[in-house]
Amino acid sequence: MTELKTLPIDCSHREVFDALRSDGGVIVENLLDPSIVDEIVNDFAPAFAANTPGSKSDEEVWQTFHGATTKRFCGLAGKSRAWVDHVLLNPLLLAVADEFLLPSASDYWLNTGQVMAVGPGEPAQHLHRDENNWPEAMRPEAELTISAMFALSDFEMENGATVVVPGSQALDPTVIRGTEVSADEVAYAEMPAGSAMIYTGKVVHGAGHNATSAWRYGMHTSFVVGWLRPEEASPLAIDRETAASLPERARELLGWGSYASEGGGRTWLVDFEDAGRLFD
Ligand SMILES: O=C(O)CCC(=O)C(=O)O
Repeated sequence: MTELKTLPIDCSHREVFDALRSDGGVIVENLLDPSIVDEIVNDFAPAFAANTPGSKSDEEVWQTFHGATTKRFCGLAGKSRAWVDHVLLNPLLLAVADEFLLPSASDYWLNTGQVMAVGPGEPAQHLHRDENNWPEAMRPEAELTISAMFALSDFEMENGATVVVPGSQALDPTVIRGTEVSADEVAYAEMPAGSAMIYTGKVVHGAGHNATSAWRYGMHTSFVVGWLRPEEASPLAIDRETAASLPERARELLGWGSYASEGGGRTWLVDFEDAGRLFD
């Protein structure tokens, strides 16, 4: 077994960036204040109660991937203003995303905000790379997506802490789902509630086995370059009234803004103009 680097909350985005380059993933301890964690958990409580464990998909491949005793739900911006203010607009996360994704794009947007609560007894998830959502676009030299797994409860090896293979971000793009690794190659993102493991779209990872009788409460938030389609169709999940109440940058990240390729055209327009104009 190996370990991920852990950085303190007052680390610079450069330190996070350097750790991502060398290991593919890094823990930032106590990125969210305990009062914010409580607020988010309270905001999500109705959705957590309403969602039953297991996949919403009919396809076996997704049922296996999502896990039979894991609860997942999206649309986090419509469920928690605290998620918008402290996670979607987290200054460290956005500074890292700027540094990481802007060499590949003129902007990025939310890929997905997703609760990933691993239930008691859930076996380990298949190891995978998030970039594999977009196999057509994968290139060794370009970053497409960056993610953060926030711990809303303590993450431990025993309760399903995310398994990461440090260094695997450098593997060839053809290495995809189901990657087999030896036990000494893997690290567990063990961290106290409020911390986040930031990781690249290229690093091999997956949810660990939850051998306890309690939920491992994770909250994933990821960004993808603006010229690719995100995993989650945020503007179709969040109503316009809620969007109107959010800061402009949050709206843009959620898809209520357009994309301009450097030296190219503009996309995701509303009547030829920037989607942000809907809120003028
Ligand atoms: O829950 C986790 O720790 C990771 C899950 C994950 O990587 C995924 O479902 O894509």
